[in-house]
Amino acid sequence: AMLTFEAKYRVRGGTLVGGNLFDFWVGPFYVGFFGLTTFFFSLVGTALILYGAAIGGTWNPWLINIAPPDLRYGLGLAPLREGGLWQMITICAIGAFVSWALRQAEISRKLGMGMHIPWAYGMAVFAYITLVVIRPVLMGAWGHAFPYGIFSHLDWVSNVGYQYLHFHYNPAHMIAVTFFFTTTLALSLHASLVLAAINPKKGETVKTAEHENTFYRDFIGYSIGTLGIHRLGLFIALSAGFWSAVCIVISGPFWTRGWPEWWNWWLQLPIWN
Ligand code: UQ2
Repeated sequence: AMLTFEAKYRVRGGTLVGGNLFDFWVGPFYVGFFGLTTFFFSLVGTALILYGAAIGGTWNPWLINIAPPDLRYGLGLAPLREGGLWQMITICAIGAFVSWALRQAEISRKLGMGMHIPWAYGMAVFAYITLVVIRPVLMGAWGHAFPYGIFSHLDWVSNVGYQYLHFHYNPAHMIAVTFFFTTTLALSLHASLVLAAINPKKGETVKTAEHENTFYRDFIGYSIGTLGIHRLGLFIALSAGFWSAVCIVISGPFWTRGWPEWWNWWLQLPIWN
């Protein structure tokens, strides 16, 4: 069923590909060219994952594992059972993720909105592509990508971390982690402030932005504002994803030794002499 206001916003146009051809809805869902490509890639990718699980020797959801090709295959294609499945699944995943972002862009255009949503989602897609394409290509083998499996991808993260002795010394990792924690801090400040304003004592009226501003001015002498907190939140959340991608892409292509050793430039500064 359509909500009363929806009919008004279900307007033609804004498509990037296909003109009016795919410009329709199925139930509550906008379809569009990229709705179809998302559906196609998701279906094929999921089928390939199920096939990989079926020939993988276990249906234990924790242990199912679809691994990338061995390093000796370099950047070439591998046989299905030796990483080829992983390669096809990766193509489907990227196809589905990029289609999804472009469908967001079409809907944003249709509604006359900015492109903030596709760019925000795109940052997560960029971080994934950094892991499974950019870094493996820079290092010369698909085998440097991570395996698809719950425990297996955790093992990969642990192993790759130990290859650099102590990943927490990676400066870009430090920046990423700091942004992740700051994002949770900002969102909890924001959510608690909004809920506090709209949940007054029984009999009192709901409070507004004036009260929200006043709380923070009284409390720390500064309020970033109702628009500002959302700009800040988007910036720090995107930064978390961005620096995550940076921290892994520099590990190997740029720095091959332990991350603790990277800090020697600091210990060797001439000011210590
Ligand atoms: C604010 C404001 C909001 C908010 C929040 C603040 C009225 C409803 C949370 C306060 C936020 C500040 C001072 C920035 C904190 C900075 C970091 C890096 C966590 O002023 O305007 O709108 O939700």
